[in-house]
Amino acid sequence: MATSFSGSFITLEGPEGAGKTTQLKLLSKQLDQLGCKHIVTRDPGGTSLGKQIRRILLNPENPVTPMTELLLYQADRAQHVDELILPALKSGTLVLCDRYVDSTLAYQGYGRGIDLELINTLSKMATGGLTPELTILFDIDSSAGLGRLHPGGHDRLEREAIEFHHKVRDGYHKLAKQNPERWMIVDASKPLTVVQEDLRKILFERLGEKHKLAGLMD
Ligand code: Z5A
Repeated sequence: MATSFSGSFITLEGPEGAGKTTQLKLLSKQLDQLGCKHIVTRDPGGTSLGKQIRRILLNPENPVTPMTELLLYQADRAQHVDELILPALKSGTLVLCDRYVDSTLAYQGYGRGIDLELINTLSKMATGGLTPELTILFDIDSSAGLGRLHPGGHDRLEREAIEFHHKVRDGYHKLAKQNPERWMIVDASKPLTVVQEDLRKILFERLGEKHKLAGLMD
């Protein structure tokens, strides 16, 4: 299901420490100033139930098998889509989501080695096939991204071996290449203000008219 709602569904993806959260906060402030009806949400943890699932998933004390991990991300997402994302899109809202289905393909698929077709099937079940109209990859070398975070890694995923993180980044490149009309790539290793500018430009070009974002480039 492509987004044919009055709202727009945009996702941000990338390895750890790429700067998505930071950029979404800055962007949201600017969208508020422009009076653009939007929400910023994240996967996992965009709903009250999702926050509980997020805690389970990221707690380094929890031994989680790869299949359990996959199903928990999908359970979070099913709730997220039904409770928050779909109603927002139907009401004409611009939905900016920090991670979505492509994170599962990159981390559980390319990273952990779970069959990509199985992930696609489960993702369709969880989301009803809801696909973002634009996905922005915040691309950064995995070591550089992790270097921006706590030394040694803070949560369960961050503590994975560097080889895992390299596979995740390579996976993102493959996903972007397979679907160039949906993906845009931002060089997230650049200084914060440059990345901010690049992100604004992409949004302005793709959504400027629909969401009246002329002021985004001022
Ligand atoms: N995961 C999964 O495995 N499967 C799935 O299906 C989904 C997710 C949906 C979610 O945790 C974890 O779940 C994640 C993937 C996995 N893996 N881990 N760990 P999360 O939501 O906490 O993870 P995250 O999205 O990677 O958050 P993050 O590590 O905080 O990355 P970020 O949001 O992209 O970065 P940031 O917090 O904005 O910035 C990080 C630091 O860099 C911060 O100190 C900033 O001040 C700094 N920063 C930001 N931009 C710059 C620039 N341009 N230059 C220098 N420094 C910068």
